[in-house]
Order: sequence, then structure tokens, then C-alpha cells
Amino acid sequence: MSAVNSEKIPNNVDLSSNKKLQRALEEWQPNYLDWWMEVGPEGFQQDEIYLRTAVSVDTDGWAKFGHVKMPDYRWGIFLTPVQKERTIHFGDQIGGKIWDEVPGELRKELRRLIVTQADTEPASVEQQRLLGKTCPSLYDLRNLFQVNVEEGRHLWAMVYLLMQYFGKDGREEAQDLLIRRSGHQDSPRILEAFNKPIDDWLAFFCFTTFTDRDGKYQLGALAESAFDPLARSTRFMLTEEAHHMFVGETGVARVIERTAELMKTAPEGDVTKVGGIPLELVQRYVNEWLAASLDLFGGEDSSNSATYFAAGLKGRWDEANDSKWPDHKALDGSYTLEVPKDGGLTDHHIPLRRAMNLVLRDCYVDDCKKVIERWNKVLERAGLAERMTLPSERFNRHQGVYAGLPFAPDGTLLSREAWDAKRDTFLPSAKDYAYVKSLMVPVVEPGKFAGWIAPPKKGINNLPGDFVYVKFHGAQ
Ligand code: BYC
Repeated sequence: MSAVNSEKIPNNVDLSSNKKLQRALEEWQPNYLDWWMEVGPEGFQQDEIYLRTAVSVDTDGWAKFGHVKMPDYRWGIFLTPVQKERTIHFGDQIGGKIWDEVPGELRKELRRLIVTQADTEPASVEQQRLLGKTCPSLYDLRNLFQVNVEEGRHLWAMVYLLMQYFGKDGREEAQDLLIRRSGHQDSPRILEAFNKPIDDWLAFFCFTTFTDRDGKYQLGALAESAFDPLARSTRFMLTEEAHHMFVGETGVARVIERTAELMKTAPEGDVTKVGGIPLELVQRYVNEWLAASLDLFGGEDSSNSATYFAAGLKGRWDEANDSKWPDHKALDGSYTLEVPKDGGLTDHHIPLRRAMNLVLRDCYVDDCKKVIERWNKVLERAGLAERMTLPSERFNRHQGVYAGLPFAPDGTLLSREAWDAKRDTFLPSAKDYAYVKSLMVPVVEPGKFAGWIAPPKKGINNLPGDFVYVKFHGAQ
């Protein structure tokens, strides 16, 4: 087995003098690379991609750009710098010392949180593995791979925590993370949204808009943790997450922009006659991925979330902000939620700590509303009256109090028959998927874009439109 060359792994955890960690990585790294080659991006491993690599956490070092072959990407381990004055700032132990090691009594909970977070990272790479073959441009192809390698790095970030702080259990979990597979019947990924197929670029853009945005809020909540290595790891991950959401949001915006343009010239305004994606179809994809992403917040009334908050493991978004959250204990008060009862909705009061998933979800939904507003600005600028909407939090849910109930995207409760009859106006149909798939033909000429999407406003790192983001060497 080859020794891990710590010089090749950019890090700020003193890897070169940490023998225990080096040994653990020696076993894991070759398996990680096998996993990457087996279920990572298919067909582009010999090509040189213009990628951003983090080589340190300071302003100069966190975004180094250059062409690199993906298997040679320098997946690093970074934690944001220690904040000396930091104390536990929420839950039962407010004011107490933060932890540099895992407290024995919280080992199980912490391990579970870290493994759940970790599992999403390789899952998303697996979900997106075939998209490169149908890229709408070199710019988009490069963005896909940037997202992929950074999800790989996020896996490294979590594996570091497992190996460094959880001994043999952590090493076993790290191996299992390379064994589960997205969508696998017997060994699926842990959370449902990460087992859904992402077979086309519209799904990819919706996923990176809505599911990566769940990542932002979950990482933000973990960045408040009293377990300092987790807080510092997730804080650094958030810097990378921002680009993933940018890829998603601008991706959908560019589809909308192109559709708006085509609507003006297409016969009877039907963009399918000229290779565009109708706005109603985009809306159905939005409905699907928003609902799947809302499920990632877990149940609205959750004893797990109360335990995590009480123990100081997982806070609210921006928990340290006293004007946002004047009461960091959250022992008093409740969250009133309309829950289904006897065919209607009735108020249910959830003790605040048990409602922490919901409190986090509210911040997420506010953020999603702003995304929709920005997309609507694209329509407004194009002079169109049509608008995108954010579906109700009750629509098409698989987790929590609304799970399995026939709510429409506008939040009204329908009969099962009425819902079924309208299903294909709410969610993408087989016909929609087939149509979108028919548009997915690769465009790899520098500066050129597929006909269903507008070019971006500017290039990555301000590069010109015809920049060669990917230099092909291998067979495609
Ligand atoms: N699918 O008490 P409950 C990201 C399970 S995304 C399947 O209501 P809890 C990324 C739950 O595990 C961010 N199962 O929920 C994005 C529990 O199971 P048990 C990922 C689900 O525990 C894009 C039961 O239902 N990070 O980074 O309070 C690309 C009852 O659960 C689901 C995290 O999630 C579901 N959707 O909260 C790449 C942070 N939801 O105990 C990356 C860490 C719930 O009955 N995870 N269940 O076996 C957590 O904080 C929590 O585990 C959850 C669930 C918020 C996910």
C-alpha cells in the first residue's frame, strides 16, 4: 500500500506530524480513488479541467484556479482558524467551554450527525455521474466537475473528523461511506433526496439550487456546534457551497431567460417547437426538488432536534446573532404549526426545542423565496407576465406531518382522485422527462451553448466566453 503523501493533501491539521491520521488515511485514500473512478464523473478522468482548489483557508489560498485532471485533484482538509474566545452559545450548557474532543455521552449523536452529513457528499457525485456526457457547454461542464470535486472534498472533511475523533468506529464509518450507493436497492444513501436520479441538466440545476441550499442551512447549523472541529470544518465548507448554489440558481435563470426569448418567436409561443423548455415544465421540476429538499429537514416535531439543540451539537441558522435569537436556551415558547386533522388543518403547538428542524427550514424557505423573486426578475425584464412560484411546504412531502397527503402546490388539500388527475401538472411526467432528455445533446465547442439555455453573464474567474475550460485528452 502506498504511503499517503501529506504534501499532496493540502491541509491545516498538521497532517505531516499526525501519524495516527496518516495511517488511517493510508487505508482509506486508495479506496476513495477507486470509488471516484467507479462512480464519479464518467468518461472525463483523463481530461484537464479548469478547477478551483483550496490550498489554505486565507483569502489568497482558498481559490487557486488551474487546469487539472480530476483524479489528481488535491482534496484537502481544512478547518477555519480557532476562535479563542468562543464558548458554547446555545442549549443547556451556555457559557461553557467548547469541546476539542468528543464528549463520551454525546458520541453516538455526534457520530450520527457527521455520518449523515458525510453520506450526502459522495451521494451527490454518484447522482450526477453521467451528466458530463450531455453538457450544454464547456462552461457548464467545468461547473459540474467543480461541484463534484468539492463534494469529494466535503467527504474528506467529514472523514477527517471520523478518523481523528471516533477511533475504530470512525474508520469503519469512513469505509462504509464508500460502500453505500445512491439509489441502490440494498445499500442506499441515508437521506431520500440523495437516492433520486439526476438524469438531466434541469434536474442538476434544481438540485444545486434547492438541495445544495439545504446543505447551506445544515452546515450553518453545524457550524454553531460546541464540538469545535465540526464547527470549524463546516464553516469552511460553506465557502464552497456558495458556488454550488450559484451554479444552480444561474443555471435555472439561464433556462428561463432562453425560454422567454424563444416564446417571442416560437409558433403560437410553443417553445417545444424550437427546442426550448416551457416555463410550466421548469416549474414542475422546481416543485419536485423543493419538496424533496424540504424533506431533508426531517420531521417538524423532532425529539432528535431537541436533543441536538439542548446538548449544543446543532444550533439554528446564525445562532450567535443575539438580535435574531434573543433566547439561546429556547426552553420557553412553542411553534404553532397547522397540521392535518380530520380532513382539515388544525393548530398544533410544538415546544420550541422540538421544532428546531422547522425553525431551520423557515430560514431556508425565506432564502428560496428570494431565489424565485430573482428568477421572476428575468421574466419581468423579458416583458413577460408569467411568474415562477415556490410550492407550499405541504406539497408532495415524504417526511413530517404532511407526508403522503394529497396537498396541491398551492397548499390546498385535495381528494386523492383530484390529486392523481392533476399529478402531471404538478410534477414532471414521463413525457416531460423524455422531452428534456431529447434536448440533452452535448455542446463542447468553446464559447458555444445548447439551444435551450442562455450563455452566462460572465465567465468563471472573469475569463472570456470562449475560454477552453476543459481540454480533452481521453475518448468521450
Ligand atoms: N430521508 O427526528 P427526525 C448537503 C429520518 S445536504 C430519509 O424527524 P432529525 C448536500 C431520520 O434520520 C445537508 N430519512 O429528523 C447537499 C430519523 O431516522 P431514525 C445534509 C429521514 O433526526 C447537496 C427519522 O427519519 N446534512 O450537505 O431531527 C449536495 C425521524 O427523523 C429524512 C444534514 O442532514 C429524509 N429526508 O433530522 C451535497 C445534517 N429525514 O432515527 C451535499 C445532519 C429524516 O428513526 N443531519 N429522516 O432512524 C441531521 O441534522 C438530521 O439527521 C436530519 C434529520 C436533519 C437529516
